[in-house]
Amino acid sequence: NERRLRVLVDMDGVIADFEGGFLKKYKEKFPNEPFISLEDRRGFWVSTQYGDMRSDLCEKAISIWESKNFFIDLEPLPGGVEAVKEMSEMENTDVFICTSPIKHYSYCPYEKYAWVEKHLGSEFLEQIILTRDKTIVTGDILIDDKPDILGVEPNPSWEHVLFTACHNKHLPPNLSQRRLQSWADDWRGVLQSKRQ
Ligand code: BVP
Repeated sequence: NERRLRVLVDMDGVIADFEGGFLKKYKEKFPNEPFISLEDRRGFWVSTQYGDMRSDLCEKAISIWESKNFFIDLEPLPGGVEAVKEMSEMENTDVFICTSPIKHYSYCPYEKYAWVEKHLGSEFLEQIILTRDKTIVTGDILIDDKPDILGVEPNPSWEHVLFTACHNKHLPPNLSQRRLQSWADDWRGVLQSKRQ
């Protein structure tokens, strides 16, 4: 079997704990402002939900992930680093980390590379794809916690497997979208199902 499987793995919310890292630093910087617990998170955009609570909290939220050391300090999500390493060692399998940097580029792109080197190892620096449009990247599977992944390509090659996160776990069941509840879920079976 010559066919190799190409797996695209998102970073924030899938292998790096963006939501937990955000809430911790937001509370430290704004101890007297209201916050949204992870249980109460709804919708992909943190800034939108904070802005809906009180309009000035949108920019306060944004200031957190625009700060130096936000992205490098994110903790790995349980099992994510181990899963990415294991799938990269599977036969006929290519794994890429496919992540969208924020447009405030002072720290985020650099720190994403540093995070991958720190947690996955320098060999994974070869596997990083930084793009604001994942639809133009070809692959068999994209494991991502964002429910709607849109861009210029109307028919992306990958199947989007939705990775469960605090902000998407209450969404109504979508029969056309498979989910991984966590890295303890059957990701090996998902990969196997895409092999010829
Ligand atoms: O770099 C991350 C954080 C940022 O968007 C990117 C999402 O990348 P993917 O997970 O899709 O690869 N981000 C930005 C905002 C608000 C900006 Br204004 C947000 O609320 N949540 C969020 O993740």
